[in-house]
Amino acid sequence: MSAVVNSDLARFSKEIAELGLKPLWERVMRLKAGTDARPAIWRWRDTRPLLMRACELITAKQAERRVLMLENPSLPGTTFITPALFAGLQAILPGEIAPTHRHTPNALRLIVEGEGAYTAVDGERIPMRPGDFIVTPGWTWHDHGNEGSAPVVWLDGLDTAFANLFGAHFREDYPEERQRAAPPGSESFLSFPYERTRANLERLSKGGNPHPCHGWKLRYTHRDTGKDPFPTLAVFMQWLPGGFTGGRHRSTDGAVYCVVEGRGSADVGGERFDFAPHDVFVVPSWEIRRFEAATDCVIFSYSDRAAQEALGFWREES
Ligand code: 1HN
Repeated sequence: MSAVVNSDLARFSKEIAELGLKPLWERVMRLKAGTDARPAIWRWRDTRPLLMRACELITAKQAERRVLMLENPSLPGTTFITPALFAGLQAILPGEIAPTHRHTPNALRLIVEGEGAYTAVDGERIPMRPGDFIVTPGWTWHDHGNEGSAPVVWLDGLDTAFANLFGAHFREDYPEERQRAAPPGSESFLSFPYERTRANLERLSKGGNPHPCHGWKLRYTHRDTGKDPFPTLAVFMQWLPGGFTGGRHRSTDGAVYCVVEGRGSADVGGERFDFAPHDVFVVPSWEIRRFEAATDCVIFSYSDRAAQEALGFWREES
């Protein structure tokens, strides 16, 4: 009896396949939390020399953006560090300009090394200093320049995967290399200088005990609206005191971390990553993560949590 049924079913599946139909009861796709992305780390001791070599091989103008993409080893060919997130390290030499363009994906910068560079966003010129977090909203014109005397490096985080997923990825070049400067206005909503962030972390640390998993952790918000700086990305800075041993935690947002100060280790899905300043590591969705801080650590991160919360998907477990 069951043999007859099964062969009937097999014949049925084959028959409907020609019409672009498939039985749901035969699907083989993933039906649990987590993604194909795997935990990984990119260490500054490796990435910095490679960025400097890229500086010798190609100009910012030729490259348009001199970016080394941090592609997840389990997502080859995608350019992405998680299925939802892009991460890259960008370098610009003194005197160089990365020409003006705009695109629908949102972008963030975390300045990693060097002084004297700026990014201009819709005419607003924003200075870049190490530890600063800068917002480039989707479809705003932006160019970068370095007027200092040393290379400047930053981490680029983008939500290009969302634009691609929705078929809404547009880009345009500005007719000139640089934008006309907007008249200097009031305080920027696009720049979160490190000095202020660090002062906020110190104030937070004096007000109470660190969270058992996250230490003292700030979530960047728009100064007027209180919302995340992007509709897709939530952005954080956390402080782990020297000697901190964090508890196990997981959440459904995939996250990219960049160490600003300090040394320690992150255990991600059973893999231990010793980290030092300017290292970048990825904690994919639903991987269990645990931090240890050898010294006081300040760690930047961004994730797709804003999008997940808006859609009602986000969950965590401690
Ligand atoms: C982009 O426009 C920048 O403006 C950096 O600096 C990285 C990665 C993918 C797509 C556009 C930039 C990017 C990017």
